[in-house]
Amino acid sequence: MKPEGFTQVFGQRTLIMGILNVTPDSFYDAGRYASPDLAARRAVEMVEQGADIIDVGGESTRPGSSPVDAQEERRRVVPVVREIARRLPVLVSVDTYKAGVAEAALGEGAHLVNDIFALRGDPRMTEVVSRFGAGVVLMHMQGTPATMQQNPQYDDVILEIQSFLEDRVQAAREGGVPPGRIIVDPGIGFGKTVAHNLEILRRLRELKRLGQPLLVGPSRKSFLGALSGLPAEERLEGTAAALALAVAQGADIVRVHDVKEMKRVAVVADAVVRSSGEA
Ligand code: HH2
Repeated sequence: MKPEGFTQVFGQRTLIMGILNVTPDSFYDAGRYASPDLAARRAVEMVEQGADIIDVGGESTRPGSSPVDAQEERRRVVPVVREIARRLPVLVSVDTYKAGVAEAALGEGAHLVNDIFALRGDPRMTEVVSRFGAGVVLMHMQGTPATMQQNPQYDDVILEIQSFLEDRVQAAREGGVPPGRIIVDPGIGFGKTVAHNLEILRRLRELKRLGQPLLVGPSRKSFLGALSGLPAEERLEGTAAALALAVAQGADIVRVHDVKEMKRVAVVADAVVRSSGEA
């Protein structure tokens, strides 16, 4: 399939990115979509529930996780991207930091690379994103998934994230990715304590200074468990609270497991935050 590139209008409403992990070990949805057909069916369901983007991931990056090799990740991800692109007109993103995986997924019709290493994980990634006219999510992370939660430290978490993302946006632009295709993400849970995650949500709006669309991914993450004492299966309401507050602070895209419920939350939050005030 010919690459279509990535174009999207931001700011009119919150876009919903539905998570589709085709992994045996993700912290919440591990092993649920064991075949490309099951995964594609979940994608259809998420689109019916209001997803604007489907984010396909083949490697868990939960705290303490180890990398999988590129061949295995491609084997997990590529048939799923192909099936979704064949069945649905939805935007597809691939959650990877490996250029070979991104290249194969973009070649099968993905539009966007969601890179938790913000183009630092593979020297070929910027060229691949640029060549396909793809969009890219540049996420902040302190450390690597294997070690990031050992002792995260910041003087000012928001200023450090802002400065990191500024540099990464610049690097992407210099590598041939135009600003209209760049999304930034503070990386909730990636080298952050509970207090850091809360401060990110409280001060998210400051990252709008970067002038790029803002993606946030609080869905069912462990800071919600630390606050409520509840396991990942019981964090729907906590996710809803974080999501509504993120929308109030200017989030453009929210990355969620529970599309049906979070679309409903986003519709109400959008009506409060984005309406003109006319009755
Ligand atoms: N969070 C996860 C994975 N990818 N990408 C972006 N841009 N932002 C995030 O916050 C983010 C992400 C972790 O969540 P999940 O995919 O549900 O878990 P796992 O890594 O265990 O597969």
